[in-house]
Amino acid sequence: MKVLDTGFAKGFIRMADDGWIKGWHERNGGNLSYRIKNTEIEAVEDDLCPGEWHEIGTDVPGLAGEFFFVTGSGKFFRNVSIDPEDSLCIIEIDDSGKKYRIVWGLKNGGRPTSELPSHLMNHEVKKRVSGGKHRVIYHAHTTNIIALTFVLPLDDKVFTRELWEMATECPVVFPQGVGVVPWMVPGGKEIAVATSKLMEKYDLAIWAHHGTFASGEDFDLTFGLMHTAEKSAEILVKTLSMSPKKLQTITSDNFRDLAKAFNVSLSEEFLN
Ligand code: 2HA
Ligand code: ZN
Repeated sequence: MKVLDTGFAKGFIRMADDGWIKGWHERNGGNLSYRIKNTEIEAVEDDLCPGEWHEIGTDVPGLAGEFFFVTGSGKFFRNVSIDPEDSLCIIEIDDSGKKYRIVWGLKNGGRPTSELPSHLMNHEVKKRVSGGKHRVIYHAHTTNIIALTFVLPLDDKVFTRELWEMATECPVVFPQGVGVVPWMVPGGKEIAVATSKLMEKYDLAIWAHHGTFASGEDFDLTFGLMHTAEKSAEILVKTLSMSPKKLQTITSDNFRDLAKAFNVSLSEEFLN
C-alpha cells in the first residue's frame, strides 16, 4: 500500500489544511506529528526507503522503534495537501531513542520539523501517561492565545481559569487545564524539556509570545482541542477589547455544577 492512500496520511493532510484555513500557519509556522500504529506501518512497508541515521538532539528511549509522520522543517502548511511528498516525511526512531532516519517523503530533501525534540519528548510523555492512547502532537501559531500572553500573567492557573470562563465547553474539553511556558528560544532541547514537563499534567501547553502545543488521541480530537482553546481566547480578546472588566462570568460554583453534570473532574486548584 502507498503511504498517501492510507487513512492516517489522509487525516494528517486534512488537519494540516484545516490549520492553514484557520490562519494559524503563516509561512512555515507550526508543525504536526503522528505516532503511527504498527499495523499502519506494516501496511506501507513496500513504500518505505530508509536513509541515514541522524541525531535527534535529545533522548526519547520510550519511543525506541516507533515511526512518526511529521511535517518538514521550513515547509509551509499551505503546501501540504498540494505536494505532501515534498512537505512531509515518515521517520523511524532507533533502538536507543537518540537517532532518527527518514524512511519516506521529503522527496526534494530536507529535515523533519525544527521542533522535533519538543514533538518527540511530548509524545514520549503522552504515550506513557495515556497508556499509549495519545498519538498526535500539534503546534500552531494561534493568534488569540498568543495575544493573551502579552496581557495575562504567564501562569497556568490564570490561563486555565480565563479560558474555562470564556466558553462553557472548555472545562469539559480540557478539564486538566492548560500549562504555560515562559518565552524561550524555540527549536531545541531546553524548550522541549519545559513543554514535556507540562504535558505530564495537561493536554495543552502555551508558548508565550509564540503559539500552542496540543496533544490528543487522533486528528479530530487534537484539532478540536486546539480550536476550542483558541476560540475561547478569541472571545476573551473581544471581551477585553470592549471592557477591561467582565460584568458577569461563570463562577467557581457554576464550574462545580458543570463538572457534576458532565462527569469530569476539575481540580480545586483552578476553582478557588
Ligand atoms: O517554524 O513553528 O516553532 C516552525 C515553528 C517553530
Ligand atoms: Zn512555532
